[in-house]
Amino acid sequence: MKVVSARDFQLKRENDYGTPEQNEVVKAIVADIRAEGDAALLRHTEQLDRVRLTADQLRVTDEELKAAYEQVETSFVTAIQSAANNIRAFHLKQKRNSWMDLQADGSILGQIIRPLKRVGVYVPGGKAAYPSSVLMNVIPAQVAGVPEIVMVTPPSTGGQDGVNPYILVAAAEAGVTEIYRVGGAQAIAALAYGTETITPVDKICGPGNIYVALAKREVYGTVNIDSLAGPSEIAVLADDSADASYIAADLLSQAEHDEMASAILVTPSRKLGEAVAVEVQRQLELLPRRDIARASVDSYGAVIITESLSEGIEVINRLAPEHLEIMTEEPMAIAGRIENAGAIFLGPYSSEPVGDYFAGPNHIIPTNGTARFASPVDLDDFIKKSSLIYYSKEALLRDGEQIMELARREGLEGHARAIQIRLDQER
Ligand code: HSO
Ligand code: ZN
Repeated sequence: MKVVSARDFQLKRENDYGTPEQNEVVKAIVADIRAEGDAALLRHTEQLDRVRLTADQLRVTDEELKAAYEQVETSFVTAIQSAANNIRAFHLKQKRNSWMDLQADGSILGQIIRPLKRVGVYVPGGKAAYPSSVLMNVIPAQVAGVPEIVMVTPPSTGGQDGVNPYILVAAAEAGVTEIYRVGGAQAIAALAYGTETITPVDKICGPGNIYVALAKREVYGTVNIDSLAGPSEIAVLADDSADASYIAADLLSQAEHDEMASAILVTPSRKLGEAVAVEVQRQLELLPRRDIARASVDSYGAVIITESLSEGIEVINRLAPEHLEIMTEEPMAIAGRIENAGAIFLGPYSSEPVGDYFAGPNHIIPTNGTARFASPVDLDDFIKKSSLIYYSKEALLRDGEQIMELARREGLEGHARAIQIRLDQER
């Protein structure tokens, strides 16, 4: 891991919008599904996932869901249930109520909050098939009151035997029973436009590979989508009071996600920085996913030595990391000075995996510097609002002239007359 001064640190930020060929492929798949429905969905599944299905095999059956429980450890089921309880409790605090404000003139203004009706959650296969992410997408939707939550996942995430049983158990524990074994751009198109088997949704969430991300961009507007999340990021801000081996372990916990994950230590202590760099190399060699973690650490990892803790805070605010761990003598005092970070973990015992799996806050968090303006997934991602306007006669008589003034200055006489006709009659 390279050790550099704050001045010499060059941030690598890459936005992946795909190659022109990838964009073309995705456009073609989406158009096919839109035009031909199930037939195209099955054809692309056979071609891309090498699994041959009929339309009535697309949906995962209740028997398969039950059978999944036989394939996983009971300790896993217990842990998923505990995590689900914590995630539910945390998101319940975000509940918003509809409101109405009765004005002195008898008018009523307000906002009606409603859940989205139907949400689709994409669960990738491969190295990012995470049961924990099923909970993080589904539970907020459920707490928000979304009545229909569907899941799609590639047909053989568990090898020959079909869908990964850990994914299925997590889905069942979160309360999802409508699951389709389709993945890739074809699954996103099916959720957006619907097929004979799959009813279209209002919003699509969940991470995926480049084809999934491009397909989500392609269908955006027909449906809503969540953010296009990038590889995981961790930044640690620490002083001499921190334990180098804890920091190294936490950096590696995210480096192991992806070759493009980033793990960065920011510290005014050169002694700590060098100790962490050594410790990262030592622990790295002992990790099962060392090849992924090494690639991440070599290309995107760094120890940044600052002049002071204050300069460290500035560096963090510029990075706007997805996750920030503060391991200093007084972490709380520093938290208030952090302007840009998706999730802030305080003190030596709040290791990032505590948040990734268990504490309750969502682990789908803005990456790539977007914590400057974006927030972790929460209930607001699964609701919509309608404005409510009830004007009393008294209020209209009072405000009518001003409304017409604005309408006429915009050259919209029809607007003005809609008001005028009432004033003429009621005055
Ligand atoms: N750290 C990831 C979430 C995750 N970690 C899932 C383990 N499983 C989000 O950046
Ligand atoms: Zn993680």
